[in-house]
Amino acid sequence: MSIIERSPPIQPVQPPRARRHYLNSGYSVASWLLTVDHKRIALLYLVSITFFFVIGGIAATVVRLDLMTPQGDLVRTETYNKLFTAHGVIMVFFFLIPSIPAVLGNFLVPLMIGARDLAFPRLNLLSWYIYMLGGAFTLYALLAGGVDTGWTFYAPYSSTYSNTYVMATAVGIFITGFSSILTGLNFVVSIHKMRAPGLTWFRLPLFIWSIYATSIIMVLGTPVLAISILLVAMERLFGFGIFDPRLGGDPILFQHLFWFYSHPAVYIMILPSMGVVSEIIPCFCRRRPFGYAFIGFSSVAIAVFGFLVWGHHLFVSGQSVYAGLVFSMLSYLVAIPSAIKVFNWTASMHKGSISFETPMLYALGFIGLFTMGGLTGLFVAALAVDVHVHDTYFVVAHFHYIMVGGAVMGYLGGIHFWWPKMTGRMYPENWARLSAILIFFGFNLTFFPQYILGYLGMPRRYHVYPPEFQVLNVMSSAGASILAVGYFFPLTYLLWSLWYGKPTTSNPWNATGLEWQTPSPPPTENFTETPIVVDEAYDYERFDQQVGTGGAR
Ligand code: HEM
Ligand SMILES: [Cu+2]
Repeated sequence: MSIIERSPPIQPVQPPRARRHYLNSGYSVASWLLTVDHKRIALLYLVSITFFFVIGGIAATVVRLDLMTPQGDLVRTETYNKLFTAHGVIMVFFFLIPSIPAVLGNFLVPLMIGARDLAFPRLNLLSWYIYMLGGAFTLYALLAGGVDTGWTFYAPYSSTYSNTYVMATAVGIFITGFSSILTGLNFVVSIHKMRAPGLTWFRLPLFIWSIYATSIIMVLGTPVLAISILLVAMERLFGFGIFDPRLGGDPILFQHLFWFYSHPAVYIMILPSMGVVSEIIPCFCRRRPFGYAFIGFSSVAIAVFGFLVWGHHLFVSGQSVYAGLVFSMLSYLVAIPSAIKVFNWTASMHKGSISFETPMLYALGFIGLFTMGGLTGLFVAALAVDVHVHDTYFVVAHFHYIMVGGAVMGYLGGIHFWWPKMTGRMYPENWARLSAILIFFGFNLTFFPQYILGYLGMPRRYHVYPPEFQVLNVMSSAGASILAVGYFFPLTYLLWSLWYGKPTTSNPWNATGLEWQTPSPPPTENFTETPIVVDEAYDYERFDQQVGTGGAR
C-alpha cells in the first residue's frame, strides 16, 4: 500500500515511548546495590531510614503505652530503660540525622546545581554501606539485649557500670558517623566545584545553602562524637581513667565532649528542614522569598553559633556559674538567625497568593511547631529557669517540638514536594492532606501536655509517677496513637502511588529551579545538556508571566 504524502504525516497518537530514566535503567538487585547514581542511592537511604523510623516508632509506642498508668504496668523497669534508649538512639542517629541530607540531599543537590552526579559517586555509595553496617551493629545490640544508658551515654555509667550492650551500640554509632562525615564532604566539594555555568552563590536555591551549612557541621562536629565514643570504649574495655572519678577521670569531661557534637547535631537535624521550607513557601505563594540573602546567611550563622552553646546542657552539672552564664547568653545568639528565618518566611507569604497543597500544609505546620519549640528553647536556655525544668518532660516536649514538629514536618513536606520528581507519579492529594492534618493535631496532643507535665515536675526517663500526673499522660498517649495513624498513611499511599499514582509532568508545581527542568523521573545523567543559569532564584513573578503568555521555559 502506498500513500503519497505532500506534508509530513501527522504523528499518530502513540502509546508514550518508554523513556529511559534512572528507575528503569536496570531492575536487578545488583543494579541497585552497586549503583553509583546519586538518585538511586537516595532511594536506598529512603528505604533504610524508613525501616529505622518504624523501629524507633514502635519503641516510642511501647514507652507511651507503659506511661498510661502511674505504676507502669506494661514492661519491667529495665525494659523501659532499654526502650527509651533504643528509641532515642535510633531516631537521632539512624533516622533524623540522615533523613533530609541523605535522602533529599542526595537526590537533589546534583539536580539543583545542574550537575550530573555528586563529586564522588563511589564514596557516596560507600557512605550508604557504612551507614548500614553501623545500623547492623546497633540492631544487633538491641536484639541481643539492649542498652539502658539513654542515647546520651553519660559516663561513668556507660563506661563503667552499665552491664548492657553499650559497646556494640557505640561501635554502631561510631561507624555511622563516618557515613555522615563522608556525605558532608561530598556535598561541600560538589557545591563548590560542580555548579552549572551562571549558578553563582547568590543564585543557589536556599535548600543548597542549608545543606552546605549542615555539611560543615557534619564534617567538623562528627569527629568529636567519634572521639568521645572511642574514649568511652577505652575506659570500658581497658579501664583507662578518663571519665570515672574513681579512676582519676572527670565525668563532666564526657558531657562537654558529647554536647560539643550533639548540640550542633540538632542543627544537622533542623537546618535541612528549614531549607525545604524555604523551597516550598516561594512556590506555593508564587513569590521570591523575602530576604533571600538573609535566609541563606542565617543558615551559616546557625551552623557557626551552634558550636558555641553546648554548655547549656551542663547548667546543673556543677560547671562554674560563670561558664553557665556565658553559655546561657551565647544560647540566645542562635535565636537571632532562627527568628530572622521565621520572620522572612512569614513576610514572604504576606500578599502572596497562597495555595494549600500538602507540601504547603507541612511548611505551615513546620513554622508553627518550630516557633513553639524555639520559644521554649529560650526558657531552657535561661540558666535559672532550666534549673527548674532540667530533665523534666518540659525538655522532652521542647526537643520533640524542634525535632519532630520541626525536622520531621519539613522532611515529610519535602518528600511530598519532590515525590513527583523522584517517581514520576503524583501522590493522592486528599489522603495526603488528611494525614498532614492528623499529624499536626496528633503531634500537639502528644507533646503539648508534656510541657505542663514537666513544668509541674514530672521527671523524664522515669517509669513510675505520682497518680496526679496520669490525666496528662493519658492525653499524651492518646495523641501518640493519632500521630502513629497519621504517620502510617503516607507509608501506604506513597507506596500505592508508585503503581497507581497519576503520571506527572516534569514540573507539576510550576516551580523554578533546575531540578524541575528535567523530566520526572530524571534520566540517569540528570540533564541531556548542561543547563546554563541566567535567572535569579525563585523569580516566580516573571515565571508566571511567561507561563501565562505561553512561554514556559
Ligand atoms: C511518634 C512520635 C514519638 C513519640 C510518641 C515519642 C515519645 C517519646 C518518649 C515517651 C520519650 C521518653 C522521654 C523520656 O523518658 O526521656 C522519648 C524520648 C526521646 N525521643 Fe521521642 N517520640 C516520638 C518521636 C521521636 C522522633 C521522631 C525523634 C527524633 C527524630 C525522637 C527523639 C527522641 C529522643 C532523642 C528522646 C530521648 C531519649 C532519651 O531520653 O534517652 N522522638 N520520645
Ligand atoms: Cu543544645
